[in-house]
Amino acid sequence: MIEYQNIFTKVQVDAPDYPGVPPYGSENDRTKGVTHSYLAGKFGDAQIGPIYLGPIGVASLFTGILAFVLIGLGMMASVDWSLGEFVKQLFWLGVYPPAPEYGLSIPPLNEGGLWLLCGMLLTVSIMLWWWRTFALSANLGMSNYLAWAFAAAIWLYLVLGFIRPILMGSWSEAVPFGIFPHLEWTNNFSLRYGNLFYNPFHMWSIFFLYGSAVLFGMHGATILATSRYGADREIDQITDRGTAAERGALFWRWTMGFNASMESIHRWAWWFGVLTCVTGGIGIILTGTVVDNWYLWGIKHGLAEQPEF
Ligand code: 07D
Repeated sequence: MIEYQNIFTKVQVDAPDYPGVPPYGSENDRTKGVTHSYLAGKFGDAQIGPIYLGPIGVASLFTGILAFVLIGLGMMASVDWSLGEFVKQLFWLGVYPPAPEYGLSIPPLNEGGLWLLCGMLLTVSIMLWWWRTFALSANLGMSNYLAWAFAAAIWLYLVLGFIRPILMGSWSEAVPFGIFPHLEWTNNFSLRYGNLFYNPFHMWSIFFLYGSAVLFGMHGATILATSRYGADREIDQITDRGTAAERGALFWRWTMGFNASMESIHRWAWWFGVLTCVTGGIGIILTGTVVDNWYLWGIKHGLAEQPEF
C-alpha cells in the first residue's frame, strides 16, 4: 500500500518557477518577480509570487494604505505628534466618528471629518478588493463563491459603519477606528441596547461562528487523519472504495450516523461562514431602529424571565 507524504514530512512542496496560466486579456498585470521560500514551503507552496494587481488592485491598495496612514496620523495628532506616546498608547488610540450634533453632515477634520474620510477611503478600498475577487475568479474560469462570501462580510461591515448610522440619522452611531476604541464601542453598544445576548440574530451569528469553528476542526482533522491515504490529493477520492475519502466518511457515519460528502462539507463551511455575517448584519440593523432594548424585548417574547422585585 502506498503511504502518501504530506507537509508534516520532510517533503517540500516546491517546483521550478511557474507563473500560472496567463490571465485572460491582461497578461501584463502580474508582478514579474518569483521567489522561493523554504519556510513558506513548510506551510504550503514554496513559490511566492507572482501577484496579479491590475488597475483595480493598485487602486484598492492605494486607498487602503491611504486610509491606514491617515488613521495613524489621526492617532498621532491625538497625542500631540509625540512618537513615544503614539507607540506607548497605540492600542488605546482611536479616530472617532463625529458627535451626534453633526447628524449626517460633514464635520471639520478634527471633529470626526477624518473618521468620515478614512471610512470612505477604506470602503472604496474594500469594494475594489471585492471587484478584484470577482474579476480574478472569472478570469480563472471559477464561479463566484469567493466574491459572494466576501460580500457577506462586507454586508456586516457596511451595516455597522454606514447603513445603520444612516437609518439612525447620525454618523456618531458608527464604529471608531482603533483597537480598544472599537472593543469599547462593541461593549457599549450591547449595554446601551439592553444586552446583545438577547438579540436572536446575535445568537444565530454566534451559532454560525462557533459552528464554523467546529466544522473547520472536524474537516481539518478528517483530512489530516486520512492524508496518509492521499486525502489531500483529491484524485480518485470520490468514486473509489477504500480511499481516504471513504475512510473519512465512514468515520463520521459510524460516529454520528451521518456523513457529509467530500463536496458537501465545503458547502457546509461556506454557508456557516457566510451566515455568521448575514445574521450578524440583520441583528445590528434591527438594533436601535426596530428594537431599543433586547432584554425588554426578550421579556416580552418569553425569552427572558420577568424579574420579581
Ligand atoms: C466585523 C465585518 C466584516 C469585516 C470586513 C473587514 C478590514 C481591515 C484595516 C485599514 C467579523 C474590513 C476591514 C479589511 C482594514 C485597516 C487598519 C466580521 C466583521 C469586511 N459575541 N457582538 C458578533 C460573540 C457579546 C457585539 C459577531 C460571542 C457581548 C456587537 C459574533 C460572545 C457584547 C456585535 C459575535 C459575544 C457583544 C457583535 C461577529 C460571547 C459586548 C456586532 C461576527 C461568548 C462585548 C457583531 C450581531 C463576525 C454582530 C457581533 C460573537 C458577546 C457585542 C458572532 C462568541 C454580549 C456590538 N458577536 N457581543 O464574524 O454581527 O465578525 O452582531 O460572549 O456588531 Mg458579540
